[in-house]
Amino acid sequence: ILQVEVLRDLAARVLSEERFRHTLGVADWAEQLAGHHGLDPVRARCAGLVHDLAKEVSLNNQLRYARRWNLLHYPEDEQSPYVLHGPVAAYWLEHYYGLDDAEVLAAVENHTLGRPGMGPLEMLIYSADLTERDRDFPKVDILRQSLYDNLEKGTLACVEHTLIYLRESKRPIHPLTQLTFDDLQRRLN
Ligand code: DGI
Ligand code: FE
Ligand code: FE
Ligand code: FE
Repeated sequence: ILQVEVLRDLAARVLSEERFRHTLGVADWAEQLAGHHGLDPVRARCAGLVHDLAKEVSLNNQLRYARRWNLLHYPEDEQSPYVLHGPVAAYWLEHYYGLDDAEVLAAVENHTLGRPGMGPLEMLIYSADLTERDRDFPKVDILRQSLYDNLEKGTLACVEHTLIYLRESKRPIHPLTQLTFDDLQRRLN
């Protein structure tokens, strides 16, 4: 069973004040979008609350955990280890905190890169993470409206925004980010 209060306390205990604030922003926005789109608001809130649980672990230790638990699937995972905190958090939650909701675990695991074939809750957390109330960049209001209108189209717009941002800042694009974009585009046509 999912207990919102337990997961909230866990996040408050593990995270810095600033990261916890972001976490509440994602939880509130994901819950609101879930209600609007006929998805389970409790699952959405729970996933939002714990999505960044491993974010403040040092990158070296994230890599160590990822090696130990076989969470490395691409060479890029080791080149950009900050993409590992989702899979590491999902592993923790499943194996150390007894969280057994597969949809919530998948949403946590894939919140940074997405994956081809994402389910509604995975799309919701990926997108709410980028567009929660504390995020501030030129296109954020357009993305919020787009997510409200249509979750799949809105998520596609969020992934596209990430791709453009990475290209502009000359950072390597992870294969999963490109695969996620291609998959959503195919599904929408
Ligand atoms: O943990 P958060 O900061 O709340 O957000 P997040 O888990 O979505 O992580 C965001 C970071 O991940 C951001 O700096 C962009 C980066 N990222 C997302 N997709 C890719 C990526 N970085 C690289 N190098 N390649 C990607 O495809
Ligand atoms: Fe994150
Ligand atoms: Fe994200
Ligand atoms: Fe986040």
